Amino acid sequence: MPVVLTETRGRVAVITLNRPEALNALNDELMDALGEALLRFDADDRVGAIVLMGGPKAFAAGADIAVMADWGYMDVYQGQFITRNWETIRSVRKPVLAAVAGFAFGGGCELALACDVIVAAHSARFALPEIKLAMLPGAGGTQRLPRAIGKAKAMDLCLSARVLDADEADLYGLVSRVVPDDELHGATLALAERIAGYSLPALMAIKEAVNRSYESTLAEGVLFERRQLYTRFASEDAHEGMQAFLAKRPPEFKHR
Ligand code: CO8
Repeated sequence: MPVVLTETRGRVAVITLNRPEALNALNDELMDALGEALLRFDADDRVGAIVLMGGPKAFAAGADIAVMADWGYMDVYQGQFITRNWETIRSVRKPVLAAVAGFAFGGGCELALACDVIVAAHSARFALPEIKLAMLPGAGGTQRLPRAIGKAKAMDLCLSARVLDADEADLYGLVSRVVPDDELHGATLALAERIAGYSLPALMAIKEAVNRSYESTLAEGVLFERRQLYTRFASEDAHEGMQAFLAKRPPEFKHR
């Protein structure tokens, strides 16, 4: 079986991590397939949003410890093993939604954090337990988690390997919404479909602007946002959206 499954449903692309026997532990084969699928869907005009999901027991239990155990420094430095696709995830311009059930540990938690929206099932568990291996969260965890939930909570998780359940993750702002397990698939797809129905250039501009808030001062970020706002006035879709509102009819966006 392929380690990553892909399908499209209308304008939504679904990528499913598929190494259930190892709780979707992230190895190079899986990460390469994930990177390829993300780039393919990002370039596909028929796709407006991408959903990334795991299985019912695990979204992903982290980097594959079995393959990492014997690596030396030069193996990792030269080969960029496991980490080499993380910039790919960041480079995707369309909205990416993670649907998380079960374990999102280590690199699995970092993978969810790299997505734009996290929908969590009640069974979802989030942790950065690398400290137990005398490792560290090396796929953005030490950077994205504090930005998501603040330094105090992030330090606690990184230093103690504490596990957050879905409600705590929701309370701390780590996830976007929590739903019952049997509704995770449907709720995430419905959200993705809703998002994919909007104007794609507007979605991409919003994603870029929100992500910019992590990379810049407030003044720089607000300036960037203003430039994005001005470019909206060069967009047929924005005029259509406003005209449709005034005419009390649904908009027909050209660029979806
Ligand atoms: N790597 C390799 N195999 C794994 C991993 C993993 N991360 N997690 C689970 N497995 C395997 C187990 O070895 C087991 O295999 P087998 O049946 O052959 O013995 C199978 O999956 C099922 O796992 P368990 O029997 O342990 O299932 P439990 O329900 O008892 O426990 C846990 C589930 C709590 C999730 C447990 O499996 C666990 O603690 N896993 C390790 C979690 C972890 O430490 N993750 C961090 C890994 S390090 C990391 O992510 C560093 C990131 C650095 C950057 C790299 C970017 C990706």
